[in-house]
Amino acid sequence: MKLNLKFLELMFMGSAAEFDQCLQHDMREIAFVGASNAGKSSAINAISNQKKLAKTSKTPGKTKLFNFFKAKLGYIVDFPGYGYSKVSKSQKKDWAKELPKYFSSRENLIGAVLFTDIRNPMRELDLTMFEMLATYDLPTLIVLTKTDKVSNEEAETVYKKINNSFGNSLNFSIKDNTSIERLVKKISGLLSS
Ligand SMILES: Nc1nc2c(ncn2[C@@H]2O[C@H](COP(=O)(O)OP(=O)(O)OP(=O)(O)O)[C@@H](O)[C@H]2O)c(=O)[nH]1
Ligand SMILES: [Mg+2]
Repeated sequence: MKLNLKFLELMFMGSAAEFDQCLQHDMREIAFVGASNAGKSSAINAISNQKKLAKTSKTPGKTKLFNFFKAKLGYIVDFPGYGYSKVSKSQKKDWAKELPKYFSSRENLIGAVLFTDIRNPMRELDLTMFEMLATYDLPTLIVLTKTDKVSNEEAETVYKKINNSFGNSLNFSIKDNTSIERLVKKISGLLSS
């Protein structure tokens, strides 16, 4: 079967360990947030059809910096995942400071995509993040990841529940081209809106 998928042409533009070092640009920007291991970096690779653009890992806590990816229409920032116990205390403290700073001061940030594993979605730290984004008036799309790990019925049930409670949600799997295309469209729409 010939697939005619459209991907986002993403380019890695650099990293920053803290807010003050973040890349300055004047395009729109979307933050990819979520727990460690939720699948943020994998999603970046999937929507750009590149295997190693963003580093992914079975070991949670792989993304330790803000990583900037440029698309034609704007930027995606891959955030460090939260909830990984082995991250050092000082690093946790730094992030607790850097994240609100980012959300409050980053002028070209127009919204966020919150990635959460469909097998255990919207856990405590996800709720904290969701509320923090709302505090800063940042519209948030919830992406339920790894739908290939559950049955279609379960994916549909969880999706309905999450969408009813939080609004604006999508099911997603790096193994499901339809879902990749849907996310590409959504992000293109957000960056050009
Ligand atoms: N089966 C399946 N596995 C996935 C999917 N998305 C991600 N994974 C796996 O989940 C693990 C974590 O993925 P990452 O993309 O590194 O997660 P992350 O959210 O970037 O994690 P941090 O960088 O620690 O914040 C990897 O082993 C991926 O291969 C998916 O849709 N389906
Ligand atoms: Mg990552």
